[in-house]
Amino acid sequence: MYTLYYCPGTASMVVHLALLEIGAPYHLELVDFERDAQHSPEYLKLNPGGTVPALAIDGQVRVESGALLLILAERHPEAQLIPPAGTPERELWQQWVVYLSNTLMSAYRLWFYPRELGYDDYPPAIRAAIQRRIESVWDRLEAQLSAHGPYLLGEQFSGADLMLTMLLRWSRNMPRPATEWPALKRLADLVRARPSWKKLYELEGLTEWQ
Ligand SMILES: N[C@@H](CCC(=O)N[C@@H](CS)C(=O)NCC(=O)O)C(=O)O
Repeated sequence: MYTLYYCPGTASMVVHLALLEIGAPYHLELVDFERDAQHSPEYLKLNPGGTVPALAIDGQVRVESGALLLILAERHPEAQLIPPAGTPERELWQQWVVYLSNTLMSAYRLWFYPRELGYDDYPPAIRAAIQRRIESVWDRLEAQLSAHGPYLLGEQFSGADLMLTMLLRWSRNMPRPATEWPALKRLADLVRARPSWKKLYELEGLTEWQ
């Protein structure tokens, strides 16, 4: 049995989407950011990092969205969220999930949490530099997907596309949303048409960027 500690629209989305794609039973626990519940003593015992997602798997708590996607995909191979081990497609999957986690998620962390660097809001030059860093990822992925898309693994949808689409969504209020890159928009449209995406919107009460 799985318990997902989540907050709507945040990094827990990819894990929630994976659970919906898999169709395994799970329980949702809201970590209410409005009440700063991610920093409550009870939650910090589960995830000392004070972030979502966290996933309890038969009572053992694991964290880090990319790792949780991998764990779920490996535990449920029938859902085909990850290619079989030992194949070139599997290597490509690992490459992109680590890239997204390492490059894009860390840049987003800077974008959305200026206080971690001691600012209430960034001076324009710093904000512009972080924006450039995020957009350089869109440029790189656009080149990949326009040549070898529509998905990160080519013709084959996988869990890596769930992660990417969550991250594309986060750009919706940025000066240049990721959907201005045509191949990124195409991938987003494909993933947004999936039943798991629609179900997640219903369950998490999301409205924007349907
Ligand atoms: N590297 C972590 C990042 C998780 C993360 O930054 N989550 C954000 C939401 S998108 C969070 O919990 N923010 C609350 C906070 O930092 O107070 C992961 O991929 O799971």
